[in-house]
Amino acid sequence: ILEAAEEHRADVIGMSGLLVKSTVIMKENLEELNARGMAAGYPVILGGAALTRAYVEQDLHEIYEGEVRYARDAFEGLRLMDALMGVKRGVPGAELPPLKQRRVPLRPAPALQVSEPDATGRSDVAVDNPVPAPPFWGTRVIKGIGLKDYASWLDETALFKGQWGLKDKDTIETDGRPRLRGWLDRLHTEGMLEAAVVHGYFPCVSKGDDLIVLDENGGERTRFTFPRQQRGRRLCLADFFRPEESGETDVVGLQVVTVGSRIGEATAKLFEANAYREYMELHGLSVQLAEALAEYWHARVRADLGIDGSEPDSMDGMFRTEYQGCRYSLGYPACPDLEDRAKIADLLRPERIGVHLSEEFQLHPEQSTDAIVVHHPEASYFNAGGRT
Ligand code: B12
Repeated sequence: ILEAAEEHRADVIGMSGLLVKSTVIMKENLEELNARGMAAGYPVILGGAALTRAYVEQDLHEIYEGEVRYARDAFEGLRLMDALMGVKRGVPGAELPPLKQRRVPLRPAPALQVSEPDATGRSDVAVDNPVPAPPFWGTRVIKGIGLKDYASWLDETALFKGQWGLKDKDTIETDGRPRLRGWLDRLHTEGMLEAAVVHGYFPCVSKGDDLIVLDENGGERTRFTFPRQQRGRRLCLADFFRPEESGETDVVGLQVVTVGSRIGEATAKLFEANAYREYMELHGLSVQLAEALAEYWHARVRADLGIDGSEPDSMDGMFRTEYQGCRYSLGYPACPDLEDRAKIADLLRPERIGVHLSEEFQLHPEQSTDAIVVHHPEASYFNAGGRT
C-alpha cells in the first residue's frame, strides 16, 4: 500500500476491513506509517463491515500520528475526501468535520439479572429432543447444481439494498429488477456459474463448551470449542448436541458451498475495464448467490433429516430462519474462531469442489461459504463472548 501511495502520489490512503482480522492489520499498518515517519503526509480513511466508528475515532485515532477518520459508506468517504483536499490545498474555511465519536466516561454497568447456571454451567437447552437419522454418514460431493434450483433463495433485499445500494422501492422495481433478470439470463447462457457443494453428517457429542466429532469407532476425531454467554441463558453452540454423559450420540451436519471461480474471473475483467457499475452489480450478485446456494442446501439437509415439518410458507419466513435448526458460519458471533475453518476443511476436503482455505482462513474462490448445520429445535443465532 505504501509503495503504491508513493508511486501514485496519493493524497489519502483508504483501507477497507471486511473481516475482524483486517481491523488488526489496519492498526499494524497505521503503526508502520508512524514508524516510517509517513503519518503526517498521509491522512487515512477507514471503512468496512468489521469496523466501528468508535474503534477508528477513539482507539486508532489515539495511536495514529496523522489524521484518521471513519467512513460509514462511500458517500461519507467522498465528503471526507473533499474536506481533506480542501485543507491540503489551503482553501479558506476548509476544515475536517469534528470527530463524531467522543470518548465517553465509563459508567458502572447496570446490575444484570444473571440466571443461575447449573453445576456444569450449561444452559437450559433441552437434551431430550429427538435425534434425526441422517441419510448417510461421511461426506458427499454434488456438482453441476443448476441456477434455477437456488436462484429462488436469493435474498433480494440484501442484493438490492445491501449490495447494489438501491434505496427506494421505485428504483428497485424500475431499475433493479430488470437488471437482475438481465444478469441472471447472462449468468445462465454464458455458463458463468459452477455451483457445487460438499457436505456431510458426522456422529458427535458435547462436553461442556466443546463439540466433539467422533470417528466410526466412537473415538474423538476432532473438537470445536465455542464461547458461552456470560449472562442470560448462558447459551453455547455445544449445548445443542447430546452431552457425552447421556451415553447417546448426536449428528452434526457440515457444508461448504461455492458458485465457482469463473465468476471471479468475470468480475475481475469488468474491474480492469473500469466498468465499475457492472463490476459492482455482478460481484454483489455473485456473493449473494453463494449465500442463496448455502440456504438452498441447508433446506435440502433439513428435508434429508426429516426436520422440515414446520417450514415457513414464504421466502421472507425462510430468511428470518423460522424453520427448525440453524446454519452457523464460522466467524459469526456464536462461533467466532475462523481458525476452526481448518477443521471443517479437514473433515469435508472441499478441494474436491475447487475450494481452498488460505493461510488467513479465507475460502477461495471468494464466493464460497462454510457452515455447521444444527438440527436442534432451539438452535438460533445468538451472541456469545461479549461480541455484537
Ligand atoms: C455478503 C456477505 C458475505 C458474502 C460475500 C463476502 C464478500 N467477499 O463480499 C459471502 C456469502 C460469500 C460471505 C462469506 C463469508 N462471510 Co460474510 N458477510 C457478508 C455480509 C452480510 C455483507 C458484506 C457486504 O458485502 N456488504 C456490502 C458492501 C458493499 O458493504 P461493506 O463491505 O460494508 O462496504 C460499505 C461500507 O462499509 C463502506 N466501506 C467499506 N470499506 C470502505 C473503505 C473506505 C476507504 C471507505 C471510504 C468506505 C468503505 O463503503 C461500502 C459501501 O457503502 C457481512 C455482514 C454485514 N452486514 O456487513 C458478512 C461478514 C463480512 N461475513 C462474515 C463472515 C464470518 C463470513 C465467512 C467467514 C463465513 C463462513 N464461515 O463461511 C465467509 C468468508 C468467505 C470466504 N471466502 O472465506 C463476518 C466477518 C466477521 C469476522 N469474523 O471477521 C461478517 C462481518 C458478518 C458478521 N456479522 O459476523 N459473506
